[in-house]
Amino acid sequence: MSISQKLFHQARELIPGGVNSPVRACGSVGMEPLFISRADGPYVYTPEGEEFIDYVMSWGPMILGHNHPRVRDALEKALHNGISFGAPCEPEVELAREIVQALPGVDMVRMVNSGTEATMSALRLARGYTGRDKVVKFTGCYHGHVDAFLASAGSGAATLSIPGTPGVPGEVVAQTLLADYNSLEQAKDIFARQGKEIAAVFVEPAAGNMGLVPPVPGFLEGLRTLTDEYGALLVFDEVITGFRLSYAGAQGYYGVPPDLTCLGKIIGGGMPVGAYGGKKEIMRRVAPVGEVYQAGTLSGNPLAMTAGLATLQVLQEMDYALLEKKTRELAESLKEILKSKGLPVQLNCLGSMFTLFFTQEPVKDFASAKKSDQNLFCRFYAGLRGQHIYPAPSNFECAFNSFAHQEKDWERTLDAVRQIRF
Ligand code: KE4
Repeated sequence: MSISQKLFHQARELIPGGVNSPVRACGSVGMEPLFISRADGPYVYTPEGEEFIDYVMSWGPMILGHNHPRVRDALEKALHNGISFGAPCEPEVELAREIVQALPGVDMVRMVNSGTEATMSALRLARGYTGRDKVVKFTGCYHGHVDAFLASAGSGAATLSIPGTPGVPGEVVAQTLLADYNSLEQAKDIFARQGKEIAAVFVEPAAGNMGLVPPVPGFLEGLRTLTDEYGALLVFDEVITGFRLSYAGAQGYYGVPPDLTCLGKIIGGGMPVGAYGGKKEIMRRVAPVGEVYQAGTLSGNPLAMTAGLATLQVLQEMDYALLEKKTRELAESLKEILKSKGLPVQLNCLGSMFTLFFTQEPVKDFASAKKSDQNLFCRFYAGLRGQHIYPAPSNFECAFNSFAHQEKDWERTLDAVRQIRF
């Protein structure tokens, strides 16, 4: 029995499912999780010291690679000054300044401790600012485990929502209106019928939670026009895409400025950080200067701010276009290898993210993503992991490349896929 197996056996007695976040349990691929003891550059290591090439990268934060020396050194230095003050500190001002300077739609920002806290707070702010209660989201988009966003398509009109999980009251998701991702027509139909009651549209500007599904041309621009027309706010959930798609996020990459932006992952450099920000006239409605209440004991934690700040400072020196080029080369080669095995393969690739779907038809929304053959994905996952490649254990997540991966890592990955017997 491996150390991971022993630890997982113990963990399942102490922690629900043995994990502190469900996807890590590897349930959807029918395997047990590896416990990770150490990570460096593009690699993670098991307690026995086995090395794996990592394409989970902590679900997105580690775009620089693990244990980047400048981030580590900044953290080590800050650690000697203390861990938490519960008071304003200089790193949080510096990180706020970097975010405001980087993102076109952000003039002011509030730090929180997770992406979920960011979207939850942004939703409350949008409702408080507009005085409206309804919110539009898109099926297949994940905005954290906020009650209002844990909605599934109900019966009847596509927009009726029902709770997607026990514990969420029906009346909470009754205010949540659903449309298919990339369907501007459905969004327009919702607004035509209920536009005056809608506080905001929440959207992943490039969806990363049904596997990667980029926006079709005109989708984001159409949402911008639609929300302006009805006085609703456009909220970009850039928890994944923020500082990932470009240093200016998806809003800079596509040239569509939202009213509010939700952030997480990369802005913490691997430490627990989320943030929400936007136009000053909206953000000034947040307590204590405004009346929309939101708070957090560890928000702006000096160590977390230091890690995020160091990460962004290094990212300013990095070549996003080159990483995008290298990612596309890797992903296209993976697709060709799989096609040469006679498999139906669709590739969605954007920036340093990609997802391979085992299906004949293009994947443009959640319904088409769900048509991907999950048995083939499980064999793909098991084949990769058996050869020390570490992809996300779900077809509805993204593979993340990083500035630490090198040609030898991509070649090792391609060789591993060539060896898989489906
Ligand atoms: P967190 O609360 O997990 O920090 O962020 C929630 C969130 C919000 N918005 C988007 C677009 C997100 O992708 C996420 C979280 N992403 C998942 C994986 N896609 C985190 C991994 C997990 O749940 O364990």
